[in-house]
Amino acid sequence: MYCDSMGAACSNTPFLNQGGRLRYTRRTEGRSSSTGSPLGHASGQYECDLAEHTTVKRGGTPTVSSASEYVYLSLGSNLGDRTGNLAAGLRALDARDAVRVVAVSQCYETEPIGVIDQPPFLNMAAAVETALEPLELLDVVKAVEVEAGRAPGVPWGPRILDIDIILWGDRIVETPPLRVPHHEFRHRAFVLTPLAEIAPEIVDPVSGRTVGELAANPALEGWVSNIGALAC
Ligand code: PH2
Ligand code: MG
Ligand code: MG
Repeated sequence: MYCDSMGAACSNTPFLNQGGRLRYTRRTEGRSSSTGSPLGHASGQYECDLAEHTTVKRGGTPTVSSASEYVYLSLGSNLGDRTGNLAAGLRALDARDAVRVVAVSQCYETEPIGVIDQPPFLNMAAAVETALEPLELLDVVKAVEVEAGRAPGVPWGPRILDIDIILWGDRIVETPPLRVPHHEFRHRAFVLTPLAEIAPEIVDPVSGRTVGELAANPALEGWVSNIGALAC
């Protein structure tokens, strides 16, 4: 089992970073596919040390004050070292002075939606606090995608790292190039399943439904397979 091989760093609960700073340790031991892990492909990839997240304090960073203003992000990768790409994205976001990652979901392997002839994705959700305005945060996530190695590609096609802004408190943003809530998230299992772990009660200001309700829709598109709270 995957969790057995992860030892103390493995958890079935989403990580809540309460005032902590994201830290990563680099695994030296690879996981082989014979363990049954869908991630048994690489050695030396970054792993979250979940225990450290809750104990390492970070002070003085300006952030928004209210949980209702948390920004919820969807992260995905289906090229290269997928877990490493997600980890690098979270680390780069949290490293920005005006952004703090406060929660991350477990990781899911997911069926490609849109362009189906491409490798399966790893997806996860994160909540961040930020002092930035929406278009400023969009600039940051685009820069983080490029830092992780993302190159221009076809819409809905393979990518090293994709970070989408899904919900931002009860704000509605219709400012090209940004739409919040994300215009397609209500039908996507790869967004809603991880998001429902960390924010089931958050209300989509457009439909008036909670994330938990949206995630429970049996007609959601695409399979999702939980692979645990790991290299996130
Ligand atoms: N992202 C897309 C298109 N299709 N499918 C899955 N499973 N996961 C994604 O993150 C994803 C997708 C466009 O950004
Ligand atoms: Mg996307
Ligand atoms: Mg995107």
